[in-house]
Amino acid sequence: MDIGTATHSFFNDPHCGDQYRWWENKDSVTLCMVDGLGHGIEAEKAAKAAICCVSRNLCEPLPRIFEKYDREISHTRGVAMSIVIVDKRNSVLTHAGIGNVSVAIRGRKKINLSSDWGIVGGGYRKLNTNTADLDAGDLVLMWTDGISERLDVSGYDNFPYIGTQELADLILRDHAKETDDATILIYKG
Ligand SMILES: [Mn+2]
Repeated sequence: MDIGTATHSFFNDPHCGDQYRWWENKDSVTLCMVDGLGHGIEAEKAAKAAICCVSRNLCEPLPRIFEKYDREISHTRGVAMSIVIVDKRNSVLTHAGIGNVSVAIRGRKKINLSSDWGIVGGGYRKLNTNTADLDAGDLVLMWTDGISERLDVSGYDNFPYIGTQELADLILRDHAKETDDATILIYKG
């Protein structure tokens, strides 16, 4: 599997409120990006609790997973979270998100997938699920708000050809804000 990640914590704090993980089986890949509110140790605790919740509920449909988390991590300060499930057989991606973790597909097409308003662990009103086709070689990018929502990777002329890790490192170097934890994950389909 081809995934690149880059992360930088606010003030080089050893604790980072941005956490991510992925899981793969023969049919699908699940990608998860979480931003614990604020930064530092409490944000990290909230984000790690969310990742832990996801890993225990991978078989559940996305809306159910978010409902469970919302209850299970209500003792924490809460998180923004996006989950992407790539169906490898049908080349389709499903996404759901609460709060400002951005998700985009870049390749032959350019799609930004929108998240719903709220805080996981602090309540939200509705959760939409998005689906999109994924062509071979398409990139799926997920990033926290320590990098601008309007991140434009077309500035990297050769972005379809350089490695996902190299691209993640370049984006973090060029676009990370100094005022928050910043993380990007890039999956190549
Ligand atoms: Mn943040």
